[in-house]
Amino acid sequence: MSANSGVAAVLYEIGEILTVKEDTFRSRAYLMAAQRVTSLTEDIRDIRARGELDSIPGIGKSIAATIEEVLDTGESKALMELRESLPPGVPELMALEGVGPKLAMRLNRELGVTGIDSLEKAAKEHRIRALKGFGEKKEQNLLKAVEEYRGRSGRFLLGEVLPIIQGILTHMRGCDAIRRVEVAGSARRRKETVGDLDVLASSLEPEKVSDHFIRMPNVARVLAHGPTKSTVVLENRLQVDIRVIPPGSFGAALQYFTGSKEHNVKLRTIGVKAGFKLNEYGLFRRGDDSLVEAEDEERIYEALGMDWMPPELRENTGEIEAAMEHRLPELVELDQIRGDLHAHTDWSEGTASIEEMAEKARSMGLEYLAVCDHTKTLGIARGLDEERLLEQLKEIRRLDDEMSGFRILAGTECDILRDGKLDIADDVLQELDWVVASVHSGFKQDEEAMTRRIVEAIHNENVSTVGHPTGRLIEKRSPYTVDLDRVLDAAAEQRVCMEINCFPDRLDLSDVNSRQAKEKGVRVTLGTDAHTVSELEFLGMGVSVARRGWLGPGDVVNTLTADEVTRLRS
Ligand code: DGT
Ligand code: CA
Ligand code: CA
Ligand code: ZN
Repeated sequence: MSANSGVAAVLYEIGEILTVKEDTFRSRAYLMAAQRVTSLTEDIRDIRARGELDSIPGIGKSIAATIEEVLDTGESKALMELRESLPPGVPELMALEGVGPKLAMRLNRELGVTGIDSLEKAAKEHRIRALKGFGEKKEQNLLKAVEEYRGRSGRFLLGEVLPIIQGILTHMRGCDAIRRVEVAGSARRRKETVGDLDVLASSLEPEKVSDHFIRMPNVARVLAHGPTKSTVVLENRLQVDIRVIPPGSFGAALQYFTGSKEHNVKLRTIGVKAGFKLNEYGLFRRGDDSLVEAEDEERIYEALGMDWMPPELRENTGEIEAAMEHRLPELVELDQIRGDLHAHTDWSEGTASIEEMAEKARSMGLEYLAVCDHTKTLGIARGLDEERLLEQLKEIRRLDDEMSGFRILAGTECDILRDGKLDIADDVLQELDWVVASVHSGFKQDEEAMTRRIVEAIHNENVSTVGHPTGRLIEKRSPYTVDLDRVLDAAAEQRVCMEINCFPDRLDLSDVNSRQAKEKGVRVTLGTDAHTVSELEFLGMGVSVARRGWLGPGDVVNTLTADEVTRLRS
């Protein structure tokens, strides 16, 4: 892993605090430097090793010195002093959603707010709405931010940890004492959020492996360091455990530490009934404690009388019964996915052109990409009106003709208005290959109104799929209240699909909802909702959601060819 994000975080915080101190010039320099460091493609330690820190544009001598200090000591004295120089409680307030340094300082100066508890009290006593420029609404938003802050679970998005896992695996493979290394736990099960990472390594020289592990870049603190078990906390506060196991029992440890806990408990109960003992060291016969299997995970399941199952299924929601009866579902796989059915371009709020997005999709081995830009109701996203949409359609047809062996589908992500009507005229929608219809406003409608709204949209014969159907943002915003059963019934009847939006903080439908959709006979569509070229890589996360929802290739529209997809609409 590179050290860049940790360095950038320090520079950013310094910049933020300098803003409060009205040291505009230095503040800007630090904020710019933070941005520079974030967008570096090379590890900043390599640049430093060449002595080239101050040749990075925007990084002068003094910021370079701060960076060196952070790289050497893990902290910055200047930042600690700056933090201490703020009035008490102000840094804490800045951790709230929507509260920047300026607002935090005002709350402190004008109301004597000294932290989150005291902010809550002020809001409940309606003292905040009395401030100049404030009102009831802002006061309530602050209360909501407090609630959300308290509800934060400290869990990490799968999308945040996947690149970290890659870094850990690469680092660990650089240790010559290592035989196998794998990340188990919820990350191996591809759960949407992850509490901590559970690394398993096999080796005959565990000390070497543990020493190598705690020397990983981006380690902020070492909590425990032993030959077979160590724990570190990374700079982003993610905790990582490692267990070093003799090669002969790697499979048993992998099974045990992959979990879930509920899956393991059930498995052990079944094992006991069959005369076995199962733990992280292996599967043993109860009578004489003789070893049945420890090396190979698949053979452990087989010895227990069941088929091996993909980690995504291991939540004790029927997979053990299915495995015993040899009726596990065939799960969809990433390489069966032929296209992405929801991406944005610079025609609305995306950053890349249609060609750039298409080229990237093609380079990922995909056969098609549906360009689905926002429509006119989303003013902030520079949404397209009918005229622009038709212009874009022409441009897509032209570009598509130029590309051989790849299809650009002309689509839209249009808005479902409060009454369930779409914000683009039907005769224009009819011209398109693919129509995603999404709710982007009026999230607070009551359940009946929201359900009718989406059901009404499903009855529009031009709609292919409903985008991010529940509107949730993981750890940030709850789903809107909607009767998903009724929505799915309507979708099944109208043969409209439901999207699994692959964006890391959406994953919407969720795994559980995807499984409901399948049970109702509704097919899902995977859409990355990419706004940049690299976000097209989110597709794999959507596949993980589908797999956790027990979906097979036949349940996922993206396994169809482009011709088959466009024919769905005729
Ligand atoms: P997380 O970290 O909260 O996202 O979830 P996990 O599933 O990674 O849980 P974690 O890190 O506490 O433990 C890793 C695995 O170790 C877990 O999935 C199953 C196994 N495990 C942990 N505690 C127990 C337990 O009390 N009994 C059994 N059978 N297995 C356990
Ligand atoms: Ca874990
Ligand atoms: Ca753990
Ligand atoms: Zn959307």
